[in-house]
Amino acid sequence: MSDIHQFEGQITTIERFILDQEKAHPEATGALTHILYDVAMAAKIIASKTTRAGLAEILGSTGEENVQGEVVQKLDHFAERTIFRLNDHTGLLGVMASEENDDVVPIPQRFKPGKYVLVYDPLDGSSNIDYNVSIGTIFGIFRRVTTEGPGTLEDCLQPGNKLVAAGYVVYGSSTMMVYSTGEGVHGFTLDPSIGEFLLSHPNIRIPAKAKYYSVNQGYENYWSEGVRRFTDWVQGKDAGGPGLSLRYIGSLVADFHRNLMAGGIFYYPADSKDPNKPYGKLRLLYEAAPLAFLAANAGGAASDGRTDILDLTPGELHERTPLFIGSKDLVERVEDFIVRYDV
Ligand code: P6P
Repeated sequence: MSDIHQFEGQITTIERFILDQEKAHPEATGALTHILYDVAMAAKIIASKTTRAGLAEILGSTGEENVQGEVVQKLDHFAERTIFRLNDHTGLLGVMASEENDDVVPIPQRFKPGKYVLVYDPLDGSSNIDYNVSIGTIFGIFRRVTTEGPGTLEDCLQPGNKLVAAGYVVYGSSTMMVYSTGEGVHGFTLDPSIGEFLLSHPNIRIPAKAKYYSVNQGYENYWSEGVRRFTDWVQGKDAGGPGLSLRYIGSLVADFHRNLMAGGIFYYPADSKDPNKPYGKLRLLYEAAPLAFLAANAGGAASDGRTDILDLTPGELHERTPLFIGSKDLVERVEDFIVRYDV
């Protein structure tokens, strides 16, 4: 009689996986483990709303505008409050920074500040909510640089190469949380019937052979010469180019996730069309840097066109950056085009 369990895979919850990773570090206090637990919990709560956004009262906007000048969707606000309320009282964070808040998000004085910093975009791509397109949460975790009292802006304005952990949640056909603490990139799929993220994609590596390129070609006329020539090359117009397929959702987390899993490059270059986007649309601290940390840990790369994203120190919380991220050979190739053709 064969063992009926012999063909069943192991069941590993994200909590068990995080704890097992902590055990490999005897010096660990468990603080980072608990922050990751809290982010996973926030993801479960946000996911419970995103699956019903089309039905519930949560659909639509609050009518307010955020620091980006973007109309705040109710789900944005819900996501922002959920992440804050799970993390403000734990004594693990000294300060937070969010895409939805002009300044740093202080830890309320009644709670003891901790030694870590959480930066996050609570719900990226939220303009897609009303069209049932995948959206996402992006987060990064730093150690504080200040040693006492409340955390400060200085604690937030750190380069991606100082991240101790980063990840994203993609709310799509299923909800996945993908994170890294610098020891591989691991994906967990939410089983809503039990409310658990289960290990589904251990040790994600960007495939050596790329399949896609992802860019909004509607802005092509406003790109630099180097970016335009790279795009011609990558789509095969130029001899020797790979002739990749174009896939573009217009939701950073979903576009990044596809290139991480299938191989390819996502890019949002600077464009001359919008005076607000001389350095591109995406933000360095809580979008580009956390995704660059993941790309690097999955064998990929991320650049602003000339410099590794991980080496860029933000001058202010909502600083924007051009972003080229995904398969390392493609990122290096676009840098070559930019160096060669852009002054
Ligand atoms: P565009 C969504 O609003 C977002 O911030 C990212 O998620 C996405 O990658 C980008 O903007 C899409 O911008 O200009 O192509 O619509």
